[in-house]
Amino acid sequence: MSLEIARALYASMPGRCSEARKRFGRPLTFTDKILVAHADDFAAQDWTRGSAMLALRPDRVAMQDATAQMALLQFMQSGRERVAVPSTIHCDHLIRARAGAAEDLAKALGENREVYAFLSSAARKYGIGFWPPGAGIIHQVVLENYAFPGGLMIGTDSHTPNGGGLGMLAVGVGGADAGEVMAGLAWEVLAPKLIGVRLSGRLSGWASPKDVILRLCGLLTVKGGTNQVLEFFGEGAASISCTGKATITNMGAELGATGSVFPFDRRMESYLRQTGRAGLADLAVEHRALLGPDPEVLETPERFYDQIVDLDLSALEAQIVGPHTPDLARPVSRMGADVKEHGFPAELRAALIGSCTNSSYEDMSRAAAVARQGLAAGLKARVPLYITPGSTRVYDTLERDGMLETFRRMGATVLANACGPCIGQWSRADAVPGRADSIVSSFNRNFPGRNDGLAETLSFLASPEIVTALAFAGRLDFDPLNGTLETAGGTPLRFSAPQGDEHPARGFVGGDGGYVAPAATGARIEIELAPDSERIQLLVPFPRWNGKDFEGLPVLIKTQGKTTTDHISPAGAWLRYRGHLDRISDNMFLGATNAFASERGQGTDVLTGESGLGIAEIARRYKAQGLGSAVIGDENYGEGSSREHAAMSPRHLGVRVVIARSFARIHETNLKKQGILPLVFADPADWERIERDDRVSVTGLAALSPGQPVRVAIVKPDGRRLEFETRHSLTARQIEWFKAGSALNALRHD
Ligand code: MIC
Ligand code: SF4
Repeated sequence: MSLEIARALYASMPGRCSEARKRFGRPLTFTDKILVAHADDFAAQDWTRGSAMLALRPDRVAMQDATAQMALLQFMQSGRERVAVPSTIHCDHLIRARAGAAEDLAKALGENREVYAFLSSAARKYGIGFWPPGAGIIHQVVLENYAFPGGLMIGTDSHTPNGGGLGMLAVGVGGADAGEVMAGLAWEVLAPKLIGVRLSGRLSGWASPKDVILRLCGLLTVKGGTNQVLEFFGEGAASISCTGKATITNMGAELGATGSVFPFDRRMESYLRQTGRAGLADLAVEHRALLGPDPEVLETPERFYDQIVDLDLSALEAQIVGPHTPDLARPVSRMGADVKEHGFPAELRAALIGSCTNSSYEDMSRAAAVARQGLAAGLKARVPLYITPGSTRVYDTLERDGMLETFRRMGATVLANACGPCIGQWSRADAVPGRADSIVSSFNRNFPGRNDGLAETLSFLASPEIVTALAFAGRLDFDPLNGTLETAGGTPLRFSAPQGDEHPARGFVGGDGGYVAPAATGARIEIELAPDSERIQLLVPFPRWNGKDFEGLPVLIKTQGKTTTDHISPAGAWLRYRGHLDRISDNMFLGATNAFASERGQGTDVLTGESGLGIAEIARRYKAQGLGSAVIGDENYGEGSSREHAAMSPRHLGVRVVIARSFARIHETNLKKQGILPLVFADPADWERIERDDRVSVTGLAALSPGQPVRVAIVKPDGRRLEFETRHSLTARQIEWFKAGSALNALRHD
């Protein structure tokens, strides 16, 4: 489906790359090549890494159902009749994970009828490809059908970088970005710095692609990739399959990276052929010099990447990370000691395999290889085990090859090809609020409350094969590499390292899951949207800035510690209202720790002194009084998901400014797009000085300009006034968004 796009791109790339070599006076990395080849205006563009704002023309847009609703509602405000770039919608987030694939899917079709009708009618009208519920998880479907080496794509989901496994620079964005690109505008992103990740050696034994990225999470931390692209190279890269590479690039999102990308190689070529894209494979082979760094870059990479990270795959051990954050990494053999030291409950309550990061044929075949060993020794899973294949193609092929049956014999429930428990569409039967239970999954996120809705649950992440072995043991402290399990036959079982299949020996089977191609014209198609829908609400433009400084704003919440978008706008049951801004706003900050309250998600109405109220309720009260409010945030505020609800709800409920110690990239952009001012404490210690009953003023707004600090004043209840400096990263154009009330308003006033 991307052949023609790739052909045109590869034809124009050589000329553009030589222009760039001349202008930069150096050879090009692979990321440089992709960026310059997609420049909106190469000559006029400033290319300074880390400071320039790039205007780019992506080849594609992908949206998943939970974020597509807002993206489309915003696109609709542009008044365009057709999308300007090839785009797709994937229905994967709204399917519950309860009884198993068939039943859950049937239920989802009923439960989400309104949302699917809206999305599919909008897709037909505007010329967007539509992947219905059950067809697969967005990133797996994109990898199988749309990703291509050298391409640039944006997706309304933070794990869009999964496409980097096939050499595509694929970037997660908020719905407003997607709406604008579909409306024909260039896409803006801060020119990323480049981390070169040099892979040496080769994976062997239990070590898998998952362990490469888990180890990198441990090394670089959840903010180590902010505004950077991870570009992989080195002999080790070629030892990793295409879907394995996608696992690695997918979880670059956990580092906060803008994107992650591997150069084109034989493993990508064979994946393209296996997935029915021989023409694209031939084309990429023919143009392979364009689809990786220049040879001089590989000779002295230190000169061309801003940072180099070395990883010896031969020495890599299988990892397990968690709880609560993906950067708490340790080798699996150390887990037992950590369980003792930290008092983590050793008994596991559930094991889960799948999610967009680990649901490929190879992943499942390695897990099945472990499953077969356990079954042969007469064992079954000791804990509930859930399997979510990534796509119809993977599901049908696993079924044909007997692997799903292997998992079922082990005791597993096979769920629909969807996000399922990864996004909290799961209800863990034995969960008890207040009790900290351990669970393990092959997913990519383990933020509190994410999977089973309980913030207490300790969620750990590992490769699918390690998760399978732990499911047999039923214990977190079992070491699959060195430990043994008792069997009925009396001979203890020691697992041997699993061998998987990169591709199915008999090829893939399975269709496209009911994909609906865009209609030739949408002129006569009506969008299905009931005026009284409780699921979808048309957007009303946010008010323009009134030209005045912010004076005396109450502090709505001061978040302490990790504040992910899951804390700001939880998913799970709330996914239901992703198309209805007013309703979903009731979830605002439900998961966040307020420095001024003992309970998560609660605070004090400083006007009445009433405590123990939900943050959304307090915000609604302030709004009703015509008052705005300020949010104070901690480090890496807004980490995680691309969901712009984490910016739109605060905006809708009157938040004017977020002052944080630092921001995660996608969320900071989302705030700007929705007209909230994101400010960063110049001195992070000033965070400490803000107290519950303080009032916040932000002055000099009329003179707001790029690169200039902004003064913030705090007035204490006793009248004392403190002032401090903050910084912002708004460009001149983004300041216009702020003044217009949102990026979309600015677009309409252009
Ligand atoms: C996630 O993994 O957190 C999600 C759910 O896929 C989100 C998108 C969303 O919130 O809808 C993401 O990663 O961007
Ligand atoms: Fe879906 Fe989970 Fe992947 Fe997000 S991380 S796209 S919720 S499978």
